[in-house]
Amino acid sequence: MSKTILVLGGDGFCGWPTALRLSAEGHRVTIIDNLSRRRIDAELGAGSLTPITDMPTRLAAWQRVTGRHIDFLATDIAQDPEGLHAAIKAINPDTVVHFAEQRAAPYSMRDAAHKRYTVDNNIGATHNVLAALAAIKPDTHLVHLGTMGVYGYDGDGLELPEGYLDVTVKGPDDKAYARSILYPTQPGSIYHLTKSMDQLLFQFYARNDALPITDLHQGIVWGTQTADTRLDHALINRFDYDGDYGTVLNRFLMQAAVGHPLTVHGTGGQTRAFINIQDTVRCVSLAVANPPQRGERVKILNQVAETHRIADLAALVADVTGCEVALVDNPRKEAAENTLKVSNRSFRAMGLEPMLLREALLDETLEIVQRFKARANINAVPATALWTSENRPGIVPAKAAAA
Ligand code: NAD
Ligand code: USQ
Repeated sequence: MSKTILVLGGDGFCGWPTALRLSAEGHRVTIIDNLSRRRIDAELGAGSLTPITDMPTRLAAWQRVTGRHIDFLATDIAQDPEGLHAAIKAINPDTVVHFAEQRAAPYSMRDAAHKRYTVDNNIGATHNVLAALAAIKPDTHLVHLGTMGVYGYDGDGLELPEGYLDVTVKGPDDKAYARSILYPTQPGSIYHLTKSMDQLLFQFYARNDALPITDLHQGIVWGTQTADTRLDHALINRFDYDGDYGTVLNRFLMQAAVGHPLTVHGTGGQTRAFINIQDTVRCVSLAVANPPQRGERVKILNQVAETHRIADLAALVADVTGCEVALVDNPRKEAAENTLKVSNRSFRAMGLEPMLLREALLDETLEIVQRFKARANINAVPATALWTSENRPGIVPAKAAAA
């Protein structure tokens, strides 16, 4: 069934190929984006490695190649709630897909100003969307891109469920009471904290206004292109490699291409969940097609394909490319080692057979980074955002000062 879909953050790495897929599937798509990522590219001196075109050029290319039209509104959904309200009223969407948040953990940890921006932007954006939908069209299905990182990385060997934890508590009458609670969050950065806070906003609006909401707890996305972004050079997707926005596997592949030793933080014993961008797009399409009923609790789905240790990923990339691996001081505050088991039963039940990482799949991204490596700013490769004052040179750690 063809739907009217609003894609918030549709100029970004995940949002752009998703908007194209939804349009290719026959939905009527409007993108809203304030183009803040392009401004942050300028701030960091590290744009996309791939030469992404501006929004009018992208959309004209899509129309030329496919005959399909996508509308675009340049609105800041955190700062301009009236603009968002008017857009939702005019477009009357069946579905809103919400990618529009500041999504880099290192960027969110740079300093107080970047922490404030991330909280203000992400919480403001999410709450403005919810408040507008509740006021105008509460039967709209909201699909939000959340993160695996809200669960934390305790590594105690238990499989992470999809959003909720079934617990039994002993009442004052000594009877056992069963409850299903939101999985306790353990965010590791201010960015991940905003995704934890988003969950409470969703829980409230699902209960109070019966908004149908799907929250996708996505792992680290890697890769670049999808079948749709490959159709024309002007449709190419963005590729981040810098120390703030570059995600680990894409960074390693780019580092290998430019002859930079792979920057493994600490021992590389961190285990994380991964998904290829082509499956991100498939998952969002499946989520759009399978909304919860009004009045149901928030539907939380883990959007992951597999888990890997960072050191193993570095070894794989080094094996394929012959590059060096460097163990660098970890700028983050995170467990040096953890295990991770994640359920992705819901998407599998909907028919997803995720692509698993293997050498052949790296080839596509290696080809992209080889083709565009001359565009890289090598100075932007090291991760410089430090998580705590203890990591900062010249600052005496609290423990040492007290000794
Ligand atoms: P991105 O930075 O490439 O895209 C985000 C887009 O949202 C940008 O185009 C930006 O301009 C826009 N935006 C931000 N704030 C806005 C605002 N106030 N108003 C309007 N537009 C705004 O990020 P991405 O990698 O495409 O991630 C999209 C979503 O998916 C994020 O919410 C992120 O948390 C989530 N996610 C991403 C990954 C990943 O590995 N990339 C993994 C898990 C979850
Ligand atoms: N890492 C390295 N070397 C690097 C970069 C990262 O060892 O050069 C390590 C990090 O220390 C961390 C792991 O790799 O242990 C993952 O880092 P990342 O930057 O790839 O991922 P992260 O900061 O967690 O954030 C990314 C996206 C974010 C999304 C999240 C999904 O930027 O939007 O929410 O992945 S998840 O990690 O599952 O929470």
